Amino acid sequence: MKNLGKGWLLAAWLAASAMASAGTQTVEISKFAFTPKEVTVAPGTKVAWVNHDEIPHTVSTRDKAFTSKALDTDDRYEHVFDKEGDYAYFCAVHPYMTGVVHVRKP
Ligand SMILES: [Cu+2]
Repeated sequence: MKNLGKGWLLAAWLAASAMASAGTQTVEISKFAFTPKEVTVAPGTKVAWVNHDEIPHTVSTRDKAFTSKALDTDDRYEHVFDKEGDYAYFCAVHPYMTGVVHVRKP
C-alpha cells in the first residue's frame, strides 16, 4: 500500500501545479514589444510580465491601476486582475510600447 500512497501524493501535486499554472498568464517583454500584445484572462488571474531585453522597461497605466518599477533584464512584475474590464498599459520609458489585458468571465 505504500506505493499507492506515493502515487496519490504525486497525483495531488501534479493537479495542484497544473492549477497554479492555469492561474497565471505570462507576457514576454522582448525587442521593445509586449508579447502577446493583447491577452484575455478570467477574473482572479495573475499576469506576469518578464523582461527579456537588455534595456529596462516598465508596465505602467495612465490611472496608476498597476505600475511596475523599472524592470531590468529577467526581472518580473506580477499583477492579479480581480475585476472585469479592459486594462491598457504601456512602457513609461518607451510609450510606443503598448499592450492590453482584457478581463472577462469565461
Ligand atoms: Cu520600454
